[in-house]
Amino acid sequence: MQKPDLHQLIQERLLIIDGAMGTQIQNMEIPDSAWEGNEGCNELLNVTLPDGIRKIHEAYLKAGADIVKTNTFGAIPWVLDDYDISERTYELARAGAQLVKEACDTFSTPDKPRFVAGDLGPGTKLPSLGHIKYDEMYDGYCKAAEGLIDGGADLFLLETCQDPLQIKAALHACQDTAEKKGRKIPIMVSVTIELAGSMLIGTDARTIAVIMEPFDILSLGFNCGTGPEQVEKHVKTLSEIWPKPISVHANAGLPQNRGGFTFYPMGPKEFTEQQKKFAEYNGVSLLGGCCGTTPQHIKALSDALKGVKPKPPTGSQPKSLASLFETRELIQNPPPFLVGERSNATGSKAFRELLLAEDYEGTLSVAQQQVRYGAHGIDLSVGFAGRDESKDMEIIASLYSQKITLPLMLDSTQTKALETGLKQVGGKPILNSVNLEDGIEKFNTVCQLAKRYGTSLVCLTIDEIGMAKDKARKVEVAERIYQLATKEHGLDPEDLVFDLLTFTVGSGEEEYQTAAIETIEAIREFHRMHPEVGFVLGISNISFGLDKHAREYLNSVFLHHCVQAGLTMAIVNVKNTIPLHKMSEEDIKVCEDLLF
Ligand code: THG
Repeated sequence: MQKPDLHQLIQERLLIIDGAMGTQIQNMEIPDSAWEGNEGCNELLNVTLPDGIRKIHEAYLKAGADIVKTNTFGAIPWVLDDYDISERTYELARAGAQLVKEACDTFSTPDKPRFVAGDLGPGTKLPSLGHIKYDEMYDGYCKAAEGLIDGGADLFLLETCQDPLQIKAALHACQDTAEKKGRKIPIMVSVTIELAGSMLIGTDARTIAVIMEPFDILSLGFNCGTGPEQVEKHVKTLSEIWPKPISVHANAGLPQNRGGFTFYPMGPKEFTEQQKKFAEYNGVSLLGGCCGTTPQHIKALSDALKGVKPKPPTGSQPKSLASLFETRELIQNPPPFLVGERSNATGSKAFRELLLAEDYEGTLSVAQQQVRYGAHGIDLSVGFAGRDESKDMEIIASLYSQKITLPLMLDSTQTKALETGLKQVGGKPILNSVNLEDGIEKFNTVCQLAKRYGTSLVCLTIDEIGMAKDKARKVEVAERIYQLATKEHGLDPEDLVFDLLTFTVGSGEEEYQTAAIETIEAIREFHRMHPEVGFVLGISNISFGLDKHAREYLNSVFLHHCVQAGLTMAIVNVKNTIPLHKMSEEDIKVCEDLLF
């Protein structure tokens, strides 16, 4: 039977996800032989006790579940490693999907098709804390995803997610594996918000929505951790900001410890009363159960929601960047978004010396100082002659992700270093930068990185001819990049931040006398053409060659005029940026004379 498109179906009616697997297994009689000496490895039962697992699935199907999760939460190598059976990842994932598929095929009717959700958990390792590398997670999820697809999964459910970097590794693995098989398989992402109000790694609902927004996923939502009462405020937040469907499959209440056992206090009636309320929020389209829920809970929920049509998603929020911990809107009020320039191996002696001494922890202080001075993001540029840039990027991007609360701007001319950095960053960074200097191939590679990892992107107006120096060329190259990035690569124009280049007015060279004017007027023009894009400049370029103190003044006056013309972001030494109202009229006049 051809199943309808899920994207379509969840617009028509609210779909029911099944309930707990673990607690059902605990209530089952399991012969010792089924564990093969690996007691607690539930995934093994897909092979050793298939009838028992199938019965659980059938009970949920009878209860009315539209979407049934495979018993493969831990069918990933770094979990199966605990039992020394990681080589069985594919086998256990595939067997798990086959069991649900057989059960779904039996219960599916044209009016009520049933879907196999290939279930993937995070395991107990957090990549953002360095417990495991992105690449190892990606490879492991690929094996599991292949088993799930071969076993008949209709969609993927990444559930109980605790770290956005783990989600990215899993998403990439599921997408790539499906694509290899010529398939497009919807992916649901469900994160766990702890009692403290954030994911285990520290990411709250608003921040995970910013990080996930660029990704092509069916839904975002919540499961596990607490209970329906505690999750409601996060559902409300997500409903306001998330533009796509939302799922909630909560525990049967806040787990309690009763004499060493975990106890879930809510019966089917109370659970349903709570979960039902979520359907009132715009976008909530998938509801079900997590730990402690039983077929009775799912039956009550399914009965209560029969025929309910989900309210369409209406959430939105301003384009933002994110660290693991917080978000920063790309368009700041007042502008600009200040990117601290000091964590730069060629641009800061202090940072360079720490890097050369391999005092990586020490480089944190350079970033922390910029946080204190009011930066909104941190430019990270580790390239330095004679050093392995990718390796330095790997170490410092990971450290900054863990310890610095602001979003990162990963700054490199090497695509390898950029990708290495992206594999460390759980938040939503901005890449600095793409241009057409080295031809279309490298341009495409960087755009693909931005698309794949869901980042914003700085676009420099340099092409095969060279750097764009006058207004006409700046606008022309920017337009070409805009068209390629949005049309060929599907990047959201709001994620593009154009750097129309600044050259120094301090060299005395005639060619550069109008450098400030060309840049400012180009920004004004391109802003008029594309009001949705952002603009950035390395502000201090304008004053290279001049006296240090004069530079601070000139930079600040130049910044002011650029912002007036439409500049939204500035790479600066935040500490030395002087607000115009703190300058004398005479100083401002001298600077303006030089600029204009
Ligand atoms: N556009 C984009 N990205 C950029 C730039 C740009 N990234 C790098 C650079 N330009 C912005 N970053 C810096 C960092 C430091 C300095 C200037 C720009 C700087 N450094 C002191 C100097 O050279 O005099 C060194 C001081 C020290 O050693 O402490 O001014 O334009 N997209």
